[in-house]
Amino acid sequence: IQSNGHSENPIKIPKIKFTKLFINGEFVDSISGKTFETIDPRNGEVIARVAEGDKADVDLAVKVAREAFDQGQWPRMTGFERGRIMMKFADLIDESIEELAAIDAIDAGKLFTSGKAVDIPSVANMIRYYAGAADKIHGQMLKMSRPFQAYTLREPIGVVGHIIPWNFPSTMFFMKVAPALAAGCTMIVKPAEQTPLSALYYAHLAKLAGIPDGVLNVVTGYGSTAGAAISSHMDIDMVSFTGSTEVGRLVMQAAAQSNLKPVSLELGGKSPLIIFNDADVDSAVNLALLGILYNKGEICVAGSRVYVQEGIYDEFVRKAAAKAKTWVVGDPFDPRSQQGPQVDKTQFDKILSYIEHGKREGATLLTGGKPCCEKGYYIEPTIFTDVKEDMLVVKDEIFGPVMSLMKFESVEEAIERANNTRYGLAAGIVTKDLNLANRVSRSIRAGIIWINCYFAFDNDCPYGGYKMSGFGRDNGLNSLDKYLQVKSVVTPIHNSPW
Ligand code: TXE
Repeated sequence: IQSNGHSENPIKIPKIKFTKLFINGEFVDSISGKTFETIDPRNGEVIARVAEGDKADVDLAVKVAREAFDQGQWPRMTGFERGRIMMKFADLIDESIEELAAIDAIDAGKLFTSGKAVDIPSVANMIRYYAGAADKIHGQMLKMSRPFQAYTLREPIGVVGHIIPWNFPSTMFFMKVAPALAAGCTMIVKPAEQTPLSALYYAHLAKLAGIPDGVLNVVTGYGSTAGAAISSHMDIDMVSFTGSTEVGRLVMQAAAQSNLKPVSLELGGKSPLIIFNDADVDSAVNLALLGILYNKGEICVAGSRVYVQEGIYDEFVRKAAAKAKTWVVGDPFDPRSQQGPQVDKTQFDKILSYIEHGKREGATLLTGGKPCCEKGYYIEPTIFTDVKEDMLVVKDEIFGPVMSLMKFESVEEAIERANNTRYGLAAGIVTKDLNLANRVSRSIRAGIIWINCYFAFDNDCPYGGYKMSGFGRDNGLNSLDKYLQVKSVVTPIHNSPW
C-alpha cells in the first residue's frame, strides 16, 4: 500500500456556506434550534455544525410541499417549462463543479478528481436527461371492448419523501430528485446525517435556477427522527429510500402503518463477479479490483464476491495480490489516490470487525486487513481467499474494500453460488463466450448484469433490486414511472360506428 498521507493538499478546502434546513425557499434553523456535527473522515475533525431537523421540521416542510403541489405552479406548468428550469439547474451545477466535488470529498471522503471529472458532471447530465423527458410524459389511448373512448393520464404522484444515503451524496440526491422534479412532484429530501453538505448547496442552486419555493425542501437530521417522520407521514404520497435493508424494512412498515404510501427501496447487496477460464486474467484482475475498491467499497453494487474458474484461479490470485499491493490509499485531494477514507468511524469499525470475523472463521488474508495512514478512517484493500459460502464475510454486505475470492469448477456451480445470497442487486460476468454470458445473465437473479465491464451506469439504464435488495428502479424512464400515477379516463360513445 502506498500511503501518500495528508501532507500535499493543493486544493483549497471550500468554506461551508449552507448549514441550515431549506424549507419553502429559505434557509432556516431547525424548530428545536438543535444542530449536529458533520465530520471530515480524513482526520475525524468537525467540518461544520448543521441544523438538526426532526418531526416538527418535516411537518413544516410537508405543509409547504403540499401547498406547492395543490396550489402551486410546478405540477401545472408545461413539462417543457419544467424541463427548461431543470436545464438551468444543471448549468448552475456545472459552474460549481470544483466546489461541489470538494464538499463531497471532505464530507464523504470521495476522491476529488473523480468527483470533479465524473460524479458532479454526471449529476448535471442526469438532470438534463430527466429535463428532456419532462415534456414527453404520455398516457395511452386504450382499446376498450365496448364502445367507449378511453385513455390514460400520467399525473405526478404528489408530495414525495426522499431518504438518501451517504455513499454518493450528489448522485443519490439527483437519482431521486431529478425524475421527481420532471414528473411535477414536490418533495422533501433527507440527506444522510454523515453527508448533509452538498444537498444544502443543491437547494441553494435550485432556488437560483427558478424552482418555485416549496417544491424542493431539504431537511437535514437523523434517520430515527427526521427519516422516520417522513416514512410515517400521513401527507406524503410516496417515499423513495436508498440505504440498509434493515432500515428499508422499517420504512416499509411505517409506510404501511400510516397512509399506505407506496415505497421504492434500493437496499444492500452482495454482488457476484464470475470470471471464466477464457478471460484475459490481467484485465479481469483490474475489473475485480475496481469492482470492490471503487469508492472504497462503499457502493451497493460492489462486486464483493469474486468467483474465478479453476483453470485461471492460481494466476488470478497471484496477480490480484500484486495489484492490490500497489493500490494507493490516501487523501482524496491527492490526485494519485485511488481510495479515500471510509465515510465515518462507525463504518470504519464495522469493516474492521468483519475482517476480524473473517480471520476467526478461518479465511486467509491474501492482502490488507488493517487500517492505514496515520489518522482518518482509511483501510487497506483487503482480499480474503479460502472462504466458504457460509462465512459472514461472504454472506453480509460489508460495504468496504473487502473482497472474498473463491474458486469454482462448472458453470452450473457458478450460477448456483452466485444466486446463493439474500441480495440481488448486480452481477458481473467475464468471458469471451457470448452464449455463455447470455445464458448466465438470464440465470442470475439481480437487477443489473455487467458482461465484461463493471459499474457501467447510465442515465438511461435502470437498476434496482431483486430479493432483499429491494424493489423499484432508479435511473432510466422506469424511475420516472415511480413518481407518476396512472389515471384512466373513460367516456361512452353513443351510436358508435365500431
Ligand atoms: O444506513 P441507513 P447506515 C448499508 C451498508 C452500510 C449499512 C449501514 O451495508 O454499512 O447500510 O449504513 C436514514 N427511518 N447501506 O446505517 O441507516 C438515514 O438517516 C427512516 C447500503 O448509514 O439505512 C440515512 O439518510 N430513515 C446503502 C438513510 O436512512 C432512516 C447505502 C440510510 O441510512 C431511519 C447506505 C429510520 N428509522 C448504507 N434510520 C445502499 N443501498 O447503497 C436511518 N434512516
